[in-house]
Amino acid sequence: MRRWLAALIGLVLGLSLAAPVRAESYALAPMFKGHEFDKPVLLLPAPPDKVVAWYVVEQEGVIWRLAPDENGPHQTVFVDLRARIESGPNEAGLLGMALHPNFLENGRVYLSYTAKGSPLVSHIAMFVSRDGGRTLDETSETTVLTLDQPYSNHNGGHIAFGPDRKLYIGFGDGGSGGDPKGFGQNPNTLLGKLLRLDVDGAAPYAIPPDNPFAMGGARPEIYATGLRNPWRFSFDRVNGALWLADVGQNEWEEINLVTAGSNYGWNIREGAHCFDADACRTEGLIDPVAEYDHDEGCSVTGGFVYRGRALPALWGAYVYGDYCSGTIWGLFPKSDADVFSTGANPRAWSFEPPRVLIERGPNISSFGEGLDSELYVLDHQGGRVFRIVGEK
Ligand SMILES: [Ca+2]
Repeated sequence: MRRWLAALIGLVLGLSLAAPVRAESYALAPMFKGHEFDKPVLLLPAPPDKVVAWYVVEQEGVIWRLAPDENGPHQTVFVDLRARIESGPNEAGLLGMALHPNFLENGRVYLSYTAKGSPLVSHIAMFVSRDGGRTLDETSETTVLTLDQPYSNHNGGHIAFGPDRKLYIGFGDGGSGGDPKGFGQNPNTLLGKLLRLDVDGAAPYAIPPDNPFAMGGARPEIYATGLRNPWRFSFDRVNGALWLADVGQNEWEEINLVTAGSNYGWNIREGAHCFDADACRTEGLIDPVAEYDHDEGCSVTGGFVYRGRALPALWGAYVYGDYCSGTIWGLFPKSDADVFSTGANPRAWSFEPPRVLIERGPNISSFGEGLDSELYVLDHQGGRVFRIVGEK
């Protein structure tokens, strides 16, 4: 894209094109000025094309498209699925969206939502955009997978394509409190798990032959087990590492580096601590790489490893936050070698104690990652979108 056009788009989108800042303190700069959303839960950039565009997902089931024109970001309805989405319970609704890696050619969009009715049923579904991503054909829905939810909370619901072009899906333990039916450790349910599907290999999906349980031992869709309520996971754009935040019960919020076939402990452990003291063990269970207790927040929201250019001091840090306190942390690796290595064992990596980047922010429902790898924050209650910027 020509530089003047990029600058114009930056101006109308309210982006800062300032020189990189080696900041030690950070702030939130409003994005899409004048545009507020109703309980936004996800921000996704459209793939690189003729125009810069973003999608903002609202929990009740509307997805907006924002694209620049001469008057600023132009907001239009991408799709309105409120009629088929149940968003009554706090943790239900339209919870995830992912664009197929070949979206510009095939227009495929994957959505994750709880369907209208009770008890809740989670749906992973494919839709098609037939106009280059301006709108989504709501009649094009094809179900990929459904999962009955025994309780109304802990629906997880995040979906994302990995660098391996497989679709990853995070499901919570089914809800209630304490995982009363032990779903997190039950290999025969998709509740409390991270899944990995090949949506190109067959309809509606194929099991990737290199899935850890493709040959048995658990449901073959499962990639990782022992999760309570994974709320956002992401892939590092440099080394492909898979970072996942798992919401805790009453005490510990956790950040995990996920590897194939691993068990992240719930409901035997909460964070790096015993949850069920009688059954507690550590053998075969992976503790989080970072945790915080409920003096510092109430519910973790996973973010991204920062790989942008505007904030060089933040490069390589995993950025995450808390829904209640609005605190945003950065988890910095001890060794640069770790963050560059591809295919190495992330479990061997070590990190400095988490640093507070922003003491008190909004009710963070999600982080967003731009095409340029800059990071954004969604304010669930206030309906705003912010960009993380440097303060000096
Ligand atoms: Ca855990």
